Amino acid sequence: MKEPTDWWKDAVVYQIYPRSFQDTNGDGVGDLPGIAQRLDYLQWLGVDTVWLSPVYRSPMRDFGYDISNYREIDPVFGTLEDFKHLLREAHNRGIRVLMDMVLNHTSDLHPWFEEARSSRRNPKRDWYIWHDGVNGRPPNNWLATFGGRAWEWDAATGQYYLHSFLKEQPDLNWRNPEMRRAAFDEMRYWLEMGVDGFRLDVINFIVKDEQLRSNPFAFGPTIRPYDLQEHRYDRNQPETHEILRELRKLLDSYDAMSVGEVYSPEPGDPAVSAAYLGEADELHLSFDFSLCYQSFNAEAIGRCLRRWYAQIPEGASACNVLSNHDGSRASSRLAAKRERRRAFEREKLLAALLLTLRGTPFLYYGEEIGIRDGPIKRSQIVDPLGKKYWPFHKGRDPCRTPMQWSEEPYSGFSHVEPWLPVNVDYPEVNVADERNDPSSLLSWYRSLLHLRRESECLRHGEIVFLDLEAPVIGYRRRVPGEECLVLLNFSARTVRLEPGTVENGTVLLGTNRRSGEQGGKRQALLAPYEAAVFSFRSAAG
Ligand code: TEU
Ligand code: CA
Repeated sequence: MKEPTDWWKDAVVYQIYPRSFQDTNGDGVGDLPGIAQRLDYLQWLGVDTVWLSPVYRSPMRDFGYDISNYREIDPVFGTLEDFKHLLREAHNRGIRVLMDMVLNHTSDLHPWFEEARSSRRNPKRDWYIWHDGVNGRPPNNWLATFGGRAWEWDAATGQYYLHSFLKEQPDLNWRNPEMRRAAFDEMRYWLEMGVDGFRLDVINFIVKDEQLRSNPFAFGPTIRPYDLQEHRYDRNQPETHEILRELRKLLDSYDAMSVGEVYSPEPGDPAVSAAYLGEADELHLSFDFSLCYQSFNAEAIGRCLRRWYAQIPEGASACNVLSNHDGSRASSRLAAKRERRRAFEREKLLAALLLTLRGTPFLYYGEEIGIRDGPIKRSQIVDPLGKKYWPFHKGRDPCRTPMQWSEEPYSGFSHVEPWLPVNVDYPEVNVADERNDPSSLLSWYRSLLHLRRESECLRHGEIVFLDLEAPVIGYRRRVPGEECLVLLNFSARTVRLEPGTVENGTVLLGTNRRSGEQGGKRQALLAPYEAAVFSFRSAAG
Protein backbone atom coordinates (compact mmCIF):
# COMPACT_ATOMS: atom_id res chain seq x y z
CA MET A 1 0.00 0.00 0.00
CA LYS A 2 1.49 3.29 -1.13
CA GLU A 3 0.43 6.88 -0.64
CA PRO A 4 -0.53 8.57 -3.90
CA THR A 5 1.89 11.38 -4.74
CA ASP A 6 0.50 13.16 -7.78
CA TRP A 7 3.70 12.49 -9.73
CA TRP A 8 1.62 12.21 -12.90
CA LYS A 9 0.65 15.88 -12.72
CA ASP A 10 4.33 16.63 -13.27
CA ALA A 11 5.04 14.03 -15.91
CA VAL A 12 5.79 14.34 -19.59
CA VAL A 13 4.57 11.22 -21.34
CA TYR A 14 6.05 9.80 -24.54
CA GLN A 15 3.83 7.36 -26.40
CA ILE A 16 5.64 4.49 -28.08
CA TYR A 17 3.99 2.37 -30.72
CA PRO A 18 6.14 -0.69 -30.00
CA ARG A 19 5.89 -2.22 -33.48
CA SER A 20 7.56 0.89 -34.87
CA PHE A 21 10.20 2.02 -32.40
CA GLN A 22 13.20 -0.31 -32.74
CA ASP A 23 13.61 -3.81 -34.11
CA THR A 24 16.41 -5.87 -32.58
CA ASN A 25 15.86 -9.42 -33.84
CA GLY A 26 15.57 -8.65 -37.53
CA ASP A 27 11.94 -9.50 -38.17
CA GLY A 28 11.04 -5.97 -39.24
CA VAL A 29 8.82 -5.36 -36.22
CA GLY A 30 9.83 -3.28 -33.22
CA ASP A 31 10.22 -5.09 -29.91
CA LEU A 32 10.78 -4.63 -26.16
CA PRO A 33 14.56 -5.07 -26.28
CA GLY A 34 14.51 -2.34 -28.92
CA ILE A 35 12.72 0.02 -26.57
CA ALA A 36 15.17 -0.84 -23.78
CA GLN A 37 18.03 -0.02 -26.14
CA ARG A 38 16.59 3.42 -26.79
CA LEU A 39 15.97 4.41 -23.17
CA ASP A 40 19.15 6.45 -23.10
CA TYR A 41 17.79 8.49 -25.95
CA LEU A 42 14.52 9.12 -24.09
CA GLN A 43 16.42 10.12 -21.00
CA TRP A 44 18.61 12.46 -23.02
CA LEU A 45 15.49 13.94 -24.62
CA GLY A 46 14.03 14.65 -21.19
CA VAL A 47 10.77 12.74 -21.01
CA ASP A 48 10.04 10.93 -17.75
CA THR A 49 7.21 8.54 -18.60
CA VAL A 50 6.57 6.22 -21.52
CA TRP A 51 3.26 4.74 -22.58
CA LEU A 52 3.49 1.56 -24.61
CA SER A 53 0.65 0.72 -26.96
CA PRO A 54 -0.40 -2.90 -26.23
CA VAL A 55 2.32 -5.55 -26.06
CA TYR A 56 0.17 -8.38 -24.69
CA ARG A 57 -0.43 -11.62 -26.49
CA SER A 58 -2.65 -10.94 -29.44
CA PRO A 59 -3.63 -12.34 -32.84
CA MET A 60 -3.00 -8.73 -34.04
CA ARG A 61 -6.21 -8.26 -35.95
CA ASP A 62 -6.12 -4.73 -34.53
CA PHE A 63 -2.36 -4.75 -33.82
CA GLY A 64 -2.59 -5.52 -30.14
CA TYR A 65 -5.89 -3.82 -29.27
CA ASP A 66 -7.31 -7.34 -29.45
CA ILE A 67 -5.81 -9.05 -26.41
CA SER A 68 -5.90 -12.83 -26.10
CA ASN A 69 -3.99 -12.96 -22.82
CA TYR A 70 -3.58 -9.99 -20.48
CA ARG A 71 -0.63 -11.49 -18.62
CA GLU A 72 1.56 -12.58 -21.47
CA ILE A 73 3.79 -10.60 -23.78
CA ASP A 74 3.25 -11.34 -27.42
CA PRO A 75 6.28 -13.19 -28.84
CA VAL A 76 6.62 -10.62 -31.60
CA PHE A 77 7.58 -8.10 -28.88
CA GLY A 78 9.70 -10.47 -26.79
CA THR A 79 9.25 -12.26 -23.49
CA LEU A 80 8.04 -11.41 -20.02
CA GLU A 81 11.73 -11.28 -19.03
CA ASP A 82 12.27 -8.65 -21.73
CA PHE A 83 9.42 -6.66 -20.27
CA LYS A 84 10.78 -6.88 -16.73
CA HIS A 85 14.19 -5.89 -18.00
CA LEU A 86 12.70 -2.87 -19.77
CA LEU A 87 10.81 -1.86 -16.65
CA ARG A 88 13.94 -2.12 -14.51
CA GLU A 89 16.10 -0.23 -16.95
CA ALA A 90 13.48 2.48 -17.33
CA HIS A 91 13.12 2.89 -13.57
CA ASN A 92 16.91 3.04 -13.21
CA ARG A 93 16.81 6.09 -15.45
CA GLY A 94 13.92 7.71 -13.63
CA ILE A 95 11.49 6.84 -16.43
CA ARG A 96 8.07 5.47 -15.54
CA VAL A 97 6.19 2.97 -17.69
CA LEU A 98 2.49 2.98 -18.56
CA MET A 99 0.85 0.05 -20.25
CA ASP A 100 -2.15 0.25 -22.53
CA MET A 101 -5.15 -1.51 -21.00
CA VAL A 102 -8.05 -2.54 -23.19
CA LEU A 103 -11.08 -3.07 -20.97
CA ASN A 104 -13.92 -2.69 -23.46
CA HIS A 105 -13.20 -5.88 -25.35
CA THR A 106 -10.87 -8.83 -25.69
CA SER A 107 -9.80 -10.82 -28.70
CA ASP A 108 -12.25 -13.52 -29.78
CA LEU A 109 -9.33 -15.87 -29.12
CA HIS A 110 -9.11 -14.91 -25.45
CA PRO A 111 -9.88 -18.01 -23.33
CA TRP A 112 -12.67 -16.04 -21.61
CA PHE A 113 -14.47 -15.63 -24.90
CA GLU A 114 -13.68 -19.15 -26.04
CA GLU A 115 -15.35 -20.39 -22.88
CA ALA A 116 -18.21 -17.94 -23.18
CA ARG A 117 -19.03 -18.96 -26.71
CA SER A 118 -18.69 -22.68 -25.97
CA SER A 119 -22.22 -22.91 -24.56
CA ARG A 120 -25.09 -20.77 -23.34
CA ARG A 121 -24.72 -22.36 -19.94
CA ASN A 122 -21.01 -21.70 -19.57
CA PRO A 123 -20.31 -19.72 -16.35
CA LYS A 124 -18.42 -17.11 -18.40
CA ARG A 125 -21.25 -16.71 -20.93
CA ASP A 126 -22.36 -13.52 -19.21
CA TRP A 127 -18.85 -12.04 -19.28
CA TYR A 128 -19.75 -10.85 -22.79
CA ILE A 129 -22.94 -9.34 -24.17
CA TRP A 130 -25.29 -11.80 -25.86
CA HIS A 131 -28.76 -11.51 -27.30
CA ASP A 132 -31.24 -13.76 -29.08
CA GLY A 133 -32.16 -11.02 -31.50
CA VAL A 134 -35.64 -9.88 -32.44
CA ASN A 135 -37.46 -11.56 -35.31
CA GLY A 136 -34.24 -12.90 -36.73
CA ARG A 137 -32.52 -9.54 -36.57
CA PRO A 138 -30.05 -7.92 -34.14
CA PRO A 139 -31.70 -6.45 -31.04
CA ASN A 140 -30.96 -2.81 -31.93
CA ASN A 141 -29.34 -0.49 -34.46
CA TRP A 142 -25.88 -0.25 -32.89
CA LEU A 143 -22.98 -0.11 -35.30
CA ALA A 144 -19.34 -1.09 -35.00
CA THR A 145 -16.82 1.75 -35.02
CA PHE A 146 -14.87 -0.10 -37.71
CA GLY A 147 -17.91 -0.65 -39.94
CA GLY A 148 -21.01 -2.79 -40.14
CA ARG A 149 -23.33 -3.94 -37.41
CA ALA A 150 -22.09 -4.18 -33.82
CA TRP A 151 -23.82 -7.58 -33.52
CA GLU A 152 -22.31 -10.81 -34.80
CA TRP A 153 -24.36 -13.97 -35.07
CA ASP A 154 -22.85 -16.99 -33.31
CA ALA A 155 -24.43 -19.93 -35.11
CA ALA A 156 -23.13 -22.56 -32.69
CA THR A 157 -25.04 -21.15 -29.74
CA GLY A 158 -27.74 -19.29 -31.65
CA GLN A 159 -27.21 -15.81 -30.25
CA TYR A 160 -25.66 -12.52 -31.28
CA TYR A 161 -22.69 -11.05 -29.43
CA LEU A 162 -21.80 -7.39 -29.29
CA HIS A 163 -18.57 -5.90 -30.69
CA SER A 164 -18.01 -2.15 -30.77
CA PHE A 165 -14.97 -2.63 -33.04
CA LEU A 166 -14.03 -5.66 -35.17
CA LYS A 167 -16.06 -8.82 -34.84
CA GLU A 168 -12.83 -10.35 -33.53
CA GLN A 169 -13.07 -7.91 -30.59
CA PRO A 170 -16.13 -8.97 -28.56
CA ASP A 171 -17.23 -6.45 -25.89
CA LEU A 172 -16.94 -7.44 -22.25
CA ASN A 173 -19.96 -7.18 -20.00
CA TRP A 174 -19.01 -4.77 -17.20
CA ARG A 175 -22.34 -5.43 -15.51
CA ASN A 176 -21.04 -8.85 -14.51
CA PRO A 177 -19.25 -8.59 -11.12
CA GLU A 178 -17.02 -11.64 -11.70
CA MET A 179 -15.82 -10.33 -15.01
CA ARG A 180 -15.12 -7.00 -13.33
CA ARG A 181 -13.04 -8.65 -10.64
CA ALA A 182 -11.12 -10.64 -13.22
CA ALA A 183 -10.26 -7.50 -15.18
CA PHE A 184 -9.11 -5.76 -11.99
CA ASP A 185 -6.94 -8.78 -11.21
CA GLU A 186 -5.25 -8.51 -14.60
CA MET A 187 -4.36 -4.91 -13.80
CA ARG A 188 -3.19 -5.80 -10.30
CA TYR A 189 -0.82 -8.33 -11.85
CA TRP A 190 1.08 -5.57 -13.69
CA LEU A 191 0.88 -3.14 -10.79
CA GLU A 192 2.50 -5.75 -8.55
CA MET A 193 5.29 -6.04 -11.11
CA GLY A 194 5.91 -2.31 -10.78
CA VAL A 195 4.10 -0.84 -13.77
CA ASP A 196 3.27 2.83 -13.12
CA GLY A 197 -0.19 2.93 -14.58
CA PHE A 198 -2.35 2.51 -17.63
CA ARG A 199 -3.69 4.28 -20.62
CA LEU A 200 -7.27 3.04 -20.78
CA ASP A 201 -8.56 2.31 -24.24
CA VAL A 202 -12.03 3.72 -25.11
CA ILE A 203 -12.90 3.86 -21.44
CA ASN A 204 -16.20 5.63 -22.09
CA PHE A 205 -17.44 2.62 -24.09
CA ILE A 206 -17.17 -0.04 -21.41
CA VAL A 207 -20.76 0.02 -20.09
CA LYS A 208 -23.80 -0.29 -22.38
CA ASP A 209 -27.45 0.51 -21.80
CA GLU A 210 -29.02 -2.24 -19.74
CA GLN A 211 -32.09 -2.35 -22.01
CA LEU A 212 -29.99 -2.20 -25.18
CA ARG A 213 -32.08 0.61 -26.63
CA SER A 214 -31.45 1.79 -30.19
CA ASN A 215 -29.46 4.97 -30.71
CA PRO A 216 -31.30 7.97 -32.13
CA PHE A 217 -30.37 9.36 -35.55
CA ALA A 218 -28.09 12.38 -35.55
CA PHE A 219 -26.20 14.51 -38.06
CA GLY A 220 -22.57 13.65 -37.55
CA PRO A 221 -19.15 14.96 -38.54
CA THR A 222 -18.88 12.45 -41.41
CA ILE A 223 -21.31 10.49 -43.52
CA ARG A 224 -20.10 7.14 -42.29
CA PRO A 225 -23.17 5.43 -40.83
CA TYR A 226 -21.50 5.15 -37.43
CA ASP A 227 -21.34 8.93 -37.22
CA LEU A 228 -25.01 9.30 -38.14
CA GLN A 229 -26.12 8.08 -34.75
CA GLU A 230 -26.13 9.82 -31.42
CA HIS A 231 -24.32 7.28 -29.26
CA ARG A 232 -26.69 7.69 -26.38
CA TYR A 233 -26.94 4.05 -25.40
CA ASP A 234 -23.66 2.43 -26.43
CA ARG A 235 -21.28 4.84 -24.65
CA ASN A 236 -21.03 7.14 -21.64
CA GLN A 237 -23.39 5.18 -19.42
CA PRO A 238 -23.61 6.48 -15.82
CA GLU A 239 -22.45 3.16 -14.32
CA THR A 240 -18.99 3.81 -15.79
CA HIS A 241 -18.27 6.36 -13.07
CA GLU A 242 -18.65 3.92 -10.25
CA ILE A 243 -16.22 1.52 -11.95
CA LEU A 244 -13.69 4.29 -12.41
CA ARG A 245 -13.93 5.31 -8.76
CA GLU A 246 -13.13 1.74 -7.82
CA LEU A 247 -10.26 1.66 -10.28
CA ARG A 248 -8.90 4.93 -8.91
CA LYS A 249 -8.65 3.38 -5.48
CA LEU A 250 -6.76 0.40 -6.84
CA LEU A 251 -4.34 2.60 -8.77
CA ASP A 252 -3.82 5.05 -5.91
CA SER A 253 -2.89 2.21 -3.60
CA TYR A 254 0.09 1.61 -5.91
CA ASP A 255 0.73 5.31 -6.58
CA ALA A 256 -0.06 4.47 -10.18
CA MET A 257 -2.03 6.55 -12.68
CA SER A 258 -4.60 6.24 -15.42
CA VAL A 259 -5.19 8.27 -18.53
CA GLY A 260 -8.42 7.52 -20.29
CA GLU A 261 -9.07 7.59 -23.97
CA VAL A 262 -12.46 9.24 -23.94
CA TYR A 263 -13.53 9.00 -27.50
CA SER A 264 -15.98 11.54 -28.81
CA PRO A 265 -16.30 12.19 -32.52
CA GLU A 266 -14.93 15.21 -34.28
CA PRO A 267 -14.67 18.04 -33.18
CA GLY A 268 -14.20 16.48 -29.72
CA ASP A 269 -16.09 17.38 -26.60
CA PRO A 270 -14.11 18.51 -23.55
CA ALA A 271 -17.16 18.18 -21.31
CA VAL A 272 -17.40 14.47 -22.06
CA SER A 273 -13.70 13.94 -21.31
CA ALA A 274 -13.74 16.03 -18.16
CA ALA A 275 -16.76 14.17 -16.80
CA TYR A 276 -14.53 11.14 -16.26
CA LEU A 277 -12.24 13.04 -13.92
CA GLY A 278 -15.15 12.96 -11.47
CA GLU A 279 -14.42 15.02 -8.41
CA ALA A 280 -10.75 14.17 -8.88
CA ASP A 281 -11.72 10.65 -7.83
CA GLU A 282 -12.09 8.88 -11.18
CA LEU A 283 -9.52 8.97 -13.99
CA HIS A 284 -6.26 10.68 -13.09
CA LEU A 285 -6.13 12.17 -16.57
CA SER A 286 -8.55 12.17 -19.44
CA PHE A 287 -7.81 12.83 -23.10
CA ASP A 288 -9.77 15.49 -24.87
CA PHE A 289 -8.96 15.35 -28.57
CA SER A 290 -10.48 18.70 -29.54
CA LEU A 291 -7.00 20.09 -30.12
CA CYS A 292 -6.33 17.33 -32.65
CA TYR A 293 -9.19 18.58 -34.80
CA GLN A 294 -8.18 22.26 -34.95
CA SER A 295 -6.61 23.99 -37.88
CA PHE A 296 -3.49 26.12 -37.50
CA ASN A 297 -5.31 29.12 -36.20
CA ALA A 298 -4.67 31.04 -33.00
CA GLU A 299 -8.27 31.91 -32.42
CA ALA A 300 -9.57 28.37 -32.92
CA ILE A 301 -6.83 26.77 -30.84
CA GLY A 302 -7.12 29.40 -28.13
CA ARG A 303 -10.88 28.95 -27.90
CA CYS A 304 -10.52 25.21 -27.78
CA LEU A 305 -8.00 25.38 -24.91
CA ARG A 306 -10.06 27.79 -22.84
CA ARG A 307 -13.05 25.51 -23.16
CA TRP A 308 -10.98 22.55 -22.07
CA TYR A 309 -9.50 24.21 -18.97
CA ALA A 310 -12.89 25.57 -18.00
CA GLN A 311 -14.14 21.98 -17.74
CA ILE A 312 -11.40 20.61 -15.47
CA PRO A 313 -12.93 20.02 -12.04
CA GLU A 314 -11.43 21.39 -8.83
CA GLY A 315 -8.43 19.32 -7.75
CA ALA A 316 -8.13 17.52 -11.08
CA SER A 317 -5.56 18.11 -13.76
CA ALA A 318 -5.56 18.50 -17.55
CA CYS A 319 -3.46 16.77 -20.15
CA ASN A 320 -2.73 17.80 -23.72
CA VAL A 321 -1.93 15.89 -26.87
CA LEU A 322 -1.34 16.72 -30.53
CA SER A 323 -0.96 13.26 -32.08
CA ASN A 324 -1.38 9.56 -31.43
CA HIS A 325 -1.48 6.22 -33.25
CA ASP A 326 -5.04 6.73 -34.53
CA GLY A 327 -4.92 9.99 -36.41
CA SER A 328 -2.86 12.10 -38.73
CA ARG A 329 0.34 13.40 -37.14
CA ALA A 330 0.35 17.05 -36.04
CA SER A 331 3.20 17.91 -38.43
CA SER A 332 1.19 16.68 -41.40
CA ARG A 333 -2.05 18.24 -40.25
CA LEU A 334 -0.82 21.62 -39.18
CA ALA A 335 2.52 22.22 -40.82
CA ALA A 336 2.14 21.27 -44.48
CA LYS A 337 5.40 20.55 -46.21
CA ARG A 338 4.80 22.79 -49.21
CA GLU A 339 6.85 25.51 -47.61
CA ARG A 340 9.47 23.55 -45.78
CA ARG A 341 10.88 26.45 -43.77
CA ARG A 342 7.46 27.62 -42.64
CA ALA A 343 6.47 24.07 -41.78
CA PHE A 344 9.51 23.85 -39.56
CA GLU A 345 8.61 27.09 -37.79
CA ARG A 346 5.07 25.89 -37.26
CA GLU A 347 6.32 22.62 -35.79
CA LYS A 348 8.45 24.56 -33.31
CA LEU A 349 5.50 26.72 -32.38
CA LEU A 350 3.30 23.68 -31.72
CA ALA A 351 6.00 22.12 -29.57
CA ALA A 352 6.22 25.29 -27.51
CA LEU A 353 2.46 25.24 -27.06
CA LEU A 354 2.29 21.61 -25.98
CA LEU A 355 5.18 21.92 -23.54
CA THR A 356 4.29 25.19 -21.85
CA LEU A 357 0.58 24.56 -21.27
CA ARG A 358 -0.72 23.63 -17.87
CA GLY A 359 -1.23 19.88 -17.44
CA THR A 360 0.54 16.71 -18.51
CA PRO A 361 1.84 16.79 -22.10
CA PHE A 362 1.72 13.64 -24.24
CA LEU A 363 4.20 13.32 -27.10
CA TYR A 364 3.85 10.75 -29.84
CA TYR A 365 7.09 9.03 -30.87
CA GLY A 366 8.81 10.87 -33.70
CA GLU A 367 6.89 14.08 -33.10
CA GLU A 368 10.11 15.49 -31.67
CA ILE A 369 11.96 15.10 -34.98
CA GLY A 370 9.04 16.05 -37.19
CA ILE A 371 8.06 12.64 -38.59
CA ARG A 372 5.15 13.05 -40.98
CA ASP A 373 2.42 10.71 -42.07
CA GLY A 374 4.01 8.17 -44.38
CA PRO A 375 2.83 7.83 -47.97
CA ILE A 376 1.19 4.40 -47.79
CA LYS A 377 0.11 2.82 -51.06
CA ARG A 378 -3.06 0.84 -51.17
CA SER A 379 -1.12 -2.42 -51.45
CA GLN A 380 0.83 -1.54 -48.29
CA ILE A 381 -2.20 -1.01 -46.04
CA VAL A 382 -2.31 -3.34 -43.05
CA ASP A 383 -4.69 -1.46 -40.73
CA PRO A 384 -8.13 -3.14 -40.82
CA LEU A 385 -9.75 0.29 -40.84
CA GLY A 386 -7.79 1.32 -43.93
CA LYS A 387 -8.58 -1.92 -45.71
CA LYS A 388 -12.24 -1.46 -45.04
CA TYR A 389 -12.66 2.22 -45.86
CA TRP A 390 -10.01 2.94 -48.51
CA PRO A 391 -9.99 5.42 -50.24
CA PHE A 392 -12.58 7.22 -48.10
CA HIS A 393 -10.35 6.71 -45.06
CA LYS A 394 -6.80 5.53 -45.70
CA GLY A 395 -6.47 3.99 -42.29
CA ARG A 396 -3.99 4.56 -39.53
CA ASP A 397 -0.83 3.13 -41.07
CA PRO A 398 0.54 6.53 -42.17
CA CYS A 399 0.99 7.66 -38.56
CA ARG A 400 2.52 4.34 -37.47
CA THR A 401 5.60 4.20 -39.70
CA PRO A 402 8.98 3.30 -38.15
CA MET A 403 10.94 5.71 -36.02
CA GLN A 404 13.62 7.50 -38.00
CA TRP A 405 16.89 7.07 -36.14
CA SER A 406 19.51 7.73 -38.79
CA GLU A 407 20.19 7.83 -42.51
CA GLU A 408 21.25 4.18 -42.53
CA PRO A 409 19.08 1.75 -44.51
CA TYR A 410 15.58 1.51 -43.06
CA SER A 411 16.50 4.53 -40.92
CA GLY A 412 18.32 2.38 -38.38
CA PHE A 413 14.99 0.94 -37.27
CA SER A 414 15.74 -2.53 -38.61
CA HIS A 415 18.14 -4.45 -40.86
CA VAL A 416 15.30 -5.85 -42.90
CA GLU A 417 12.29 -4.39 -44.60
CA PRO A 418 9.98 -3.13 -41.84
CA TRP A 419 6.33 -4.09 -41.42
CA LEU A 420 5.39 -0.60 -42.65
CA PRO A 421 7.65 1.40 -44.97
CA VAL A 422 9.86 4.06 -43.42
CA ASN A 423 8.79 7.52 -44.53
CA VAL A 424 10.83 8.56 -47.59
CA ASP A 425 12.08 11.72 -45.89
CA TYR A 426 14.23 9.83 -43.37
CA PRO A 427 17.58 10.89 -44.89
CA GLU A 428 16.77 14.45 -43.81
CA VAL A 429 14.46 13.78 -40.88
CA ASN A 430 16.21 11.58 -38.34
CA VAL A 431 17.50 11.57 -34.78
CA ALA A 432 21.21 11.25 -35.61
CA ASP A 433 21.30 14.39 -37.76
CA GLU A 434 19.00 16.47 -35.62
CA ARG A 435 20.88 15.62 -32.47
CA ASN A 436 23.96 17.35 -33.82
CA ASP A 437 22.11 20.41 -35.02
CA PRO A 438 21.36 23.00 -32.32
CA SER A 439 18.72 24.60 -34.52
CA SER A 440 16.82 21.35 -35.22
CA LEU A 441 13.31 20.52 -34.07
CA LEU A 442 14.75 17.81 -31.86
CA SER A 443 17.06 20.28 -30.09
CA TRP A 444 14.11 22.63 -29.64
CA TYR A 445 11.99 19.88 -28.08
CA ARG A 446 14.84 18.98 -25.80
CA SER A 447 15.32 22.58 -24.68
CA LEU A 448 11.61 22.90 -23.97
CA LEU A 449 11.54 19.62 -22.05
CA HIS A 450 14.49 20.65 -19.94
CA LEU A 451 13.04 24.07 -19.33
CA ARG A 452 9.77 22.53 -18.21
CA ARG A 453 11.56 20.15 -15.91
CA GLU A 454 13.45 22.96 -14.23
CA SER A 455 10.58 25.38 -14.00
CA GLU A 456 8.19 25.00 -11.13
CA CYS A 457 6.06 27.65 -12.78
CA LEU A 458 5.68 25.78 -16.08
CA ARG A 459 5.00 22.49 -14.34
CA HIS A 460 2.50 23.64 -11.76
CA GLY A 461 1.55 27.23 -12.39
CA GLU A 462 -2.04 28.15 -12.97
CA ILE A 463 -2.88 29.28 -16.47
CA VAL A 464 -4.48 32.56 -17.44
CA PHE A 465 -5.11 33.29 -21.10
CA LEU A 466 -4.51 36.80 -22.38
CA ASP A 467 -7.05 38.58 -24.50
CA LEU A 468 -4.75 39.27 -27.40
CA GLU A 469 -5.72 40.09 -30.92
CA ALA A 470 -5.50 36.99 -33.09
CA PRO A 471 -3.17 35.60 -34.55
CA VAL A 472 -1.27 35.34 -31.25
CA ILE A 473 -1.92 32.95 -28.39
CA GLY A 474 -0.64 34.24 -25.09
CA TYR A 475 -0.96 32.98 -21.55
CA ARG A 476 0.55 33.49 -18.16
CA ARG A 477 1.58 30.67 -15.89
CA ARG A 478 1.73 31.61 -12.25
CA VAL A 479 3.14 30.33 -8.97
CA PRO A 480 3.87 32.46 -5.91
CA GLY A 481 6.98 34.51 -6.68
CA GLU A 482 7.11 33.82 -10.40
CA GLU A 483 5.08 34.35 -13.47
CA CYS A 484 5.88 33.00 -16.92
CA LEU A 485 4.51 34.59 -20.04
CA VAL A 486 4.18 32.49 -23.19
CA LEU A 487 3.65 34.23 -26.54
CA LEU A 488 3.01 32.29 -29.72
CA ASN A 489 2.62 34.01 -33.06
CA PHE A 490 0.51 31.78 -35.28
CA SER A 491 1.02 33.92 -38.35
CA ALA A 492 3.59 34.61 -41.04
CA ARG A 493 3.64 38.31 -40.25
CA THR A 494 5.34 40.38 -37.59
CA VAL A 495 2.96 41.29 -34.80
CA ARG A 496 3.25 44.35 -32.61
CA LEU A 497 2.21 43.82 -29.02
CA GLU A 498 1.02 46.46 -26.64
CA PRO A 499 3.92 48.31 -25.05
CA GLY A 500 4.81 46.90 -21.68
CA THR A 501 3.78 43.32 -22.43
CA VAL A 502 7.25 41.90 -22.07
CA GLU A 503 9.11 44.66 -20.29
CA ASN A 504 10.95 43.56 -17.13
CA GLY A 505 10.74 39.97 -18.29
CA THR A 506 13.70 37.69 -18.85
CA VAL A 507 13.68 35.36 -21.84
CA LEU A 508 13.68 31.74 -20.71
CA LEU A 509 13.53 30.32 -24.19
CA GLY A 510 12.59 31.56 -27.61
CA THR A 511 12.78 30.73 -31.28
CA ASN A 512 14.05 34.22 -32.07
CA ARG A 513 15.59 35.34 -28.79
CA ARG A 514 18.51 34.44 -26.64
CA SER A 515 17.82 32.94 -23.23
CA GLY A 516 18.66 35.40 -20.48
CA GLU A 517 17.89 38.42 -22.66
CA GLN A 518 16.05 41.17 -20.82
CA GLY A 519 12.73 42.64 -21.85
CA GLY A 520 12.82 45.98 -23.60
CA LYS A 521 11.15 48.03 -26.28
CA ARG A 522 12.44 45.87 -29.14
CA GLN A 523 10.58 43.02 -27.64
CA ALA A 524 7.21 44.49 -28.34
CA LEU A 525 7.51 42.87 -31.78
CA LEU A 526 6.85 39.19 -32.37
CA ALA A 527 8.50 37.76 -35.49
CA PRO A 528 6.57 35.45 -37.85
CA TYR A 529 5.82 32.16 -36.06
CA GLU A 530 7.83 33.31 -33.09
CA ALA A 531 7.49 31.41 -29.81
CA ALA A 532 8.86 32.98 -26.65
CA VAL A 533 8.72 32.23 -22.95
CA PHE A 534 9.48 35.01 -20.46
CA SER A 535 9.87 34.91 -16.73
CA PHE A 536 8.86 37.66 -14.33
CA ARG A 537 9.91 37.37 -10.73
CA SER A 538 8.34 39.22 -7.88
CA ALA A 539 9.63 39.69 -4.35
CA ALA A 540 6.41 38.35 -2.91
CA GLY A 541 5.99 34.66 -2.17
O1 TEU B 1 -9.44 3.83 -30.50
C1 TEU B 1 -10.77 4.22 -30.44
C2 TEU B 1 -11.35 4.61 -31.77
O2 TEU B 1 -12.37 4.17 -32.14
C3 TEU B 1 -10.72 5.60 -32.64
O3 TEU B 1 -9.64 6.26 -32.15
C4 TEU B 1 -10.50 5.12 -34.04
O4 TEU B 1 -9.24 4.57 -34.19
C5 TEU B 1 -10.75 6.25 -34.95
O5 TEU B 1 -12.12 6.32 -35.06
C6 TEU B 1 -10.17 6.13 -36.31
O6 TEU B 1 -10.82 7.05 -37.12
C7 TEU B 1 -8.93 2.90 -29.63
C8 TEU B 1 -7.47 2.64 -29.96
O7 TEU B 1 -6.73 3.81 -29.76
C9 TEU B 1 -7.40 2.12 -31.35
O8 TEU B 1 -6.07 1.98 -31.81
C10 TEU B 1 -8.10 0.79 -31.36
O9 TEU B 1 -8.13 0.29 -32.67
C11 TEU B 1 -9.52 0.91 -30.82
O10 TEU B 1 -9.61 1.67 -29.64
C12 TEU B 1 -10.06 -0.46 -30.50
O11 TEU B 1 -9.41 -0.99 -29.39
CA1 CA C 1 11.57 -7.51 -33.77
